[in-house]
Amino acid sequence: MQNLSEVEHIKINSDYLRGTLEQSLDNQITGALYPQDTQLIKFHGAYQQTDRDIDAERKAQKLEPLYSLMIRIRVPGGVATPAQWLRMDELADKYGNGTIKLTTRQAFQLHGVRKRHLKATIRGFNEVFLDSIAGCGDVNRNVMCTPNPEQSSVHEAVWALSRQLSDAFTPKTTAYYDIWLDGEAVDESQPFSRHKKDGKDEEPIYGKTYLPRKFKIALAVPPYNDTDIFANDIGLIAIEENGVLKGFNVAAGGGLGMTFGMPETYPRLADILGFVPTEQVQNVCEAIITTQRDNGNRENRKLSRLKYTIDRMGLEAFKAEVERRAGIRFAAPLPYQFAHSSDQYGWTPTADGRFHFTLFVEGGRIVDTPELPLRTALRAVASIHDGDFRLTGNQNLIIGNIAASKRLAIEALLEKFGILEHTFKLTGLRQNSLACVALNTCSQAFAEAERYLPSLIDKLETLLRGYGLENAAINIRMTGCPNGCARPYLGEIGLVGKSPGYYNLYLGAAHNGERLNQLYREMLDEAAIIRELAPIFEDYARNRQKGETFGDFVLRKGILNH
Ligand code: SRM
Ligand code: SF4
Repeated sequence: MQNLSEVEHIKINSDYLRGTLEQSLDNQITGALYPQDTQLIKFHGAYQQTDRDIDAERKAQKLEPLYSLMIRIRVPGGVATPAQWLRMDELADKYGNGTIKLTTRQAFQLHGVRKRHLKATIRGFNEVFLDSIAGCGDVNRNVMCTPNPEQSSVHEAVWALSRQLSDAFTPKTTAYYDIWLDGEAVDESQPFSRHKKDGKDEEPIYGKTYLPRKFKIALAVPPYNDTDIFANDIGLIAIEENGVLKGFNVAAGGGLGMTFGMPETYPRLADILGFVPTEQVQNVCEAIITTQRDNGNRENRKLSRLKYTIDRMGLEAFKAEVERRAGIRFAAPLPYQFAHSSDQYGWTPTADGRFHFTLFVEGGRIVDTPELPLRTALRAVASIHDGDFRLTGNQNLIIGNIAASKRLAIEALLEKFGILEHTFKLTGLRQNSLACVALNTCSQAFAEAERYLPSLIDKLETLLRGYGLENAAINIRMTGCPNGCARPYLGEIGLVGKSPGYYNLYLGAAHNGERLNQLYREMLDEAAIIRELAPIFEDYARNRQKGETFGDFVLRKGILNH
């Protein structure tokens, strides 16, 4: 019998995720929620945070921290409409901190929402058919799908499957309706459909205690691994034959989080279990989810992800259990090849005469700066665009399905606001950079990431230009702590915050997301990072083989052993 963690008790006693959330919202004495509700609110897509830049100052003034909420709004498969974009833009000003954050899992985040505005914010995006249920919490999160610009029937089918999986594994509790929408959804198409049996809530897949921990699914269409499928609890690799989708290689057990000083925690890539035809995928995913539901560690949340369940059960025993539950046998995996995990910038024509434009969004933050009025530009685009907006797993944005008749007008807007120049003048390093949010909102951050990486890249670019490497596509990923939100262990250069201004440096990941990097040096400040990387860049410039990626070069040269 497991000695259940505190969060398990909160879930059991929550009446399907209600807890005392309504009382917490009504309590006007504090900007905070009751402690148990700070756990439950995650299942509704929000995190209670403080402004860490001013925590000390407020404490000195004997004030409570400046509490606010971050809300994560799901965009299954990453595709949003112009109306949804405009609504996020409006809510960011009205209730948020004036920015929209595009996450590494193709979702929107609003930061800085006060408790008293939370309901109005959720109602605001609900009106345009967006929701935040299962944005966070011990359930399946936003399902990722390659937003690849090359329009084809295979991509369409894979995207449709990502929506299907998202709907199937969205919690069925009616708590979200009751608390935020006063019991009403805009219409029946909303995924969190009413699911009451004899007037009572039920969760057919999750049960009362949901999953032991967060759960993530991503789909990719080779040769693009832009959703980093091996970092997910379930990764689905589309296999096509002669332009027709045949099915998927199913991988399980990926996850990147670890804790410093706890060697029993580690980043792990998913293992491929085998191939299944498309019509079996949902069934197999459900079997994996319920195997984790019934076997995952509910005592120690540091050890409860699926990756640890698989390592404890043994891969073969886990696979046999999934086959038994799903009533199938995996076939041997079919051949596939991933080229890279990055985005392709600029214009791409579609087979049906439309266009996509992929632009770089530094740190995924949609904000106006004096140099680049990105938010204003995208608002202007959204107001004339009748295609879609695709969020990528690399925190970037595709203005998708631009009608041929609209291309000139949209191009003129991108030109006017400097977006074209910005996209095309970037170095390969910056184009392949990812940084997590970190300070000032993330409670876990030991060091800066999103606010610091751009200036570090400025300095690294000077070095790279000196070696003629300005166009080299090198992945660099930075996080403010070892949790791994910008997937730093899959960066050819990974920087993981250890304390303010100091980072561990990891090197040697595969450019296509199929191999983790390794720890190279610890506790480096900026000068030391530059000092360590300079000779490796120089060596790479002089001695790389044709087409050799930076991660492969580092391994071939044995640099990790120095
Ligand atoms: Fe994450 C926790 C932000 C993708 C692993 N993550 C957090 C929290 C909620 C901090 C907290 O627990 O209080 C961060 C909120 C910061 C803020 O102010 O917004 C946070 N994670 C993010 C985002 C916004 C980073 C970004 O800059 O884009 C990403 C949101 C994705 C989404 O839309 O759902 C984000 N997080 C990831 C990823 C990448 C991925 O999924 O592809 C990972 C690594 C993969 C994985 O899950 O293993 C990731 N986040 C974590 C972990 C470590 C989990 C673990 O197994 O150890 C935590 C901490 C936790 O769960 O206890 C965490
Ligand atoms: Fe916060 Fe750490 Fe995730 Fe960065 S990696 S957003 S610092 S939890």
